[in-house]
Amino acid sequence: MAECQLAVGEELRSAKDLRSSLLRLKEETMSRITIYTTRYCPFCIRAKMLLEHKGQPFDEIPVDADPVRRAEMQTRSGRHTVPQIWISGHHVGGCDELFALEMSGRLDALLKGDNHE
Ligand SMILES: N[C@@H](CCC(=O)N[C@@H](CS)C(=O)NCC(=O)O)C(=O)O
Repeated sequence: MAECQLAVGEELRSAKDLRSSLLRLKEETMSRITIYTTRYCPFCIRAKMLLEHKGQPFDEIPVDADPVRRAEMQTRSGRHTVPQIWISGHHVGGCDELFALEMSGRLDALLKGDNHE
């Protein structure tokens, strides 16, 4: 019985891992920019405004009421604050880091697909 529970638990875990990997792959191939947000977060609003201002479409993942996607964000980024932003699979970080990239002139290069850090 215990062995059976263990096997089922492992299967569930690997199904969860697989789902998570597929989601990540989809985000990185279909949408170049992924941003995890919450609704009333001023940093999220600022980050989205910058991307909108630059005419960059993004895939927004609201995590206010979605503990699974919030946990996914934390696992992927190692951080617990929103926003968390990825550009072409590269983890930018939060709003401050996005603006720092913009101020240094490196955001446009990253958006063009150049990622030589
Ligand atoms: N320096 C971060 C600040 C982000 C931040 O503090 N976000 C708040 C929401 S507006 C947050 O996630 N707070 C939750 C927490 O600190 O656990 C950035 O620029 O993204």
